[in-house]
Amino acid sequence: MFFDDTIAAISTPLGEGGIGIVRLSGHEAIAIAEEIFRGKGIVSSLPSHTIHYGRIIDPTANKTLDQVLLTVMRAPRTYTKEDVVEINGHGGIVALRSILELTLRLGARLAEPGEFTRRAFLNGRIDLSQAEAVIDLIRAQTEAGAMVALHHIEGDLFREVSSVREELINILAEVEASIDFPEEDLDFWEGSELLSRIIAVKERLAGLVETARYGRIIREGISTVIIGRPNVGKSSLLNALLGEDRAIVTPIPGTTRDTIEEAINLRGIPLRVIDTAGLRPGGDIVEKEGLRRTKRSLEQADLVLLILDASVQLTPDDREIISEVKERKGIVVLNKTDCPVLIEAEEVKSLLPEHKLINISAIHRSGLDNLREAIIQTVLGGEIIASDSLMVSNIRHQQALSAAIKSLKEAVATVEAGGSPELIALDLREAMDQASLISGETVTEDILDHIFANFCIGK
Ligand SMILES: Nc1nc2c(ncn2[C@@H]2O[C@H](COP(=O)(O)OP(=O)(O)O)[C@@H](O)[C@H]2O)c(=O)[nH]1
Ligand SMILES: [Mg+2]
Repeated sequence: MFFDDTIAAISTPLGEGGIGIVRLSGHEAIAIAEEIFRGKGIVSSLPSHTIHYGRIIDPTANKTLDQVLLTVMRAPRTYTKEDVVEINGHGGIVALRSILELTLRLGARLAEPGEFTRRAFLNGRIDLSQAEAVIDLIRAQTEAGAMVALHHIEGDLFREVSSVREELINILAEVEASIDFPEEDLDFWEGSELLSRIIAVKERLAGLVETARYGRIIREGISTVIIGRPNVGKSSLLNALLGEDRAIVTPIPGTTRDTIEEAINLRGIPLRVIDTAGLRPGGDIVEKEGLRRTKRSLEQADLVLLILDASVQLTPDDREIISEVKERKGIVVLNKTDCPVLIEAEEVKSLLPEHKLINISAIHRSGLDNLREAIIQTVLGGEIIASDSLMVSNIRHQQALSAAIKSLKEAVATVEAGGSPELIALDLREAMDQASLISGETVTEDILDHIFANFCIGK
């Protein structure tokens, strides 16, 4: 084992729960558990991967803290590859904290966020792409997102990247052999399969990168902003999409004064919908701040839903907003089509020729399926996402793959220009280094800190 200390944390959410778990990992885990657990048998002689009923006792005060089930898991077949003890207590915050404090008093150290998973990585049980997927699975908002993360946890990306690296190592060995025997240098590439093998590797990586656009949408969701002048039905649309009354709807313009964000599951893709205060100049200080937030959401969104009130003609404010969204990926939603329609739809079309026009009635909840379809079409070009296949969903992986492809392209160009094997070897080695970033063999401490800072304590 690489670590000389034992870490401990409450691994379940803080709050009331059916059970709560204190987890220990490290070479003192079993000794600490032995001092505080009273059940049948002593902890150090319990077989690995077994569960035992008993009490947690504060040995100094000789006081019972909780009735628990204790799980003993000995290295190396554990989450961290270290000795792990899990204490399942009643899920109350006081009892769990007192058990945790007791373990700290007996020599454990409070785990940092993600430290159990970090140890699993550093002790070589999983690679970095698997470790990163753990937090993605915990955070997944949809089944599709969970599925993509699970593929990574199971090592699909790790295996693909390892096999690419292996092929690069083989190619590199042959290229380097030619450096050592310069007399064969002249017609080295002549009749050799190496060039087509480099191209094949490049294409495999390109196939992976291509999945990233969808992968990231599944992981991060589509940030969608609803805009329009006051009273056109923005909040009503949010409520209709949610199927509940989340935002306050009134006939009074300016009812929504802040931005509201809600997650909606759109066929497996998380849609993060932001309802905004209406875009309208002037107003009091709260409205001005609302307007500022609306503009910021608009700038950051992947998709804009522009709502127009179909029961009236276009107003100057509508036209102003139309000009603001012209360059943005978006959909025009004509609301209130349950009323007589007075809006000049043809004119809207000519002002926003790139945008789809969808008729709805937020109040009667009609036209929503068309709208959902249009959202999928606009964001994904209508392509179906097969979340059961391997997909790159992490920007760090995406960047490393792109950099590896770039190096391989350079290698190919050097070969075609008749460059020296030394130069080609440099590019191949750079591609390998980039691929190694994904599995974490070559990452720095800083990158690890950054990745694991996003984890919860106890994971
Ligand atoms: N007839 C009709 N009225 C609607 C519809 N959607 C919203 N409204 C009404 O328009 C008013 C403003 O709605 P609201 O959602 O608060 O608009 P917002 O200011 O854009 O958020 C409310 O009185 C709603 O009941 C609709 O589809 N049809
Ligand atoms: Mg509103």
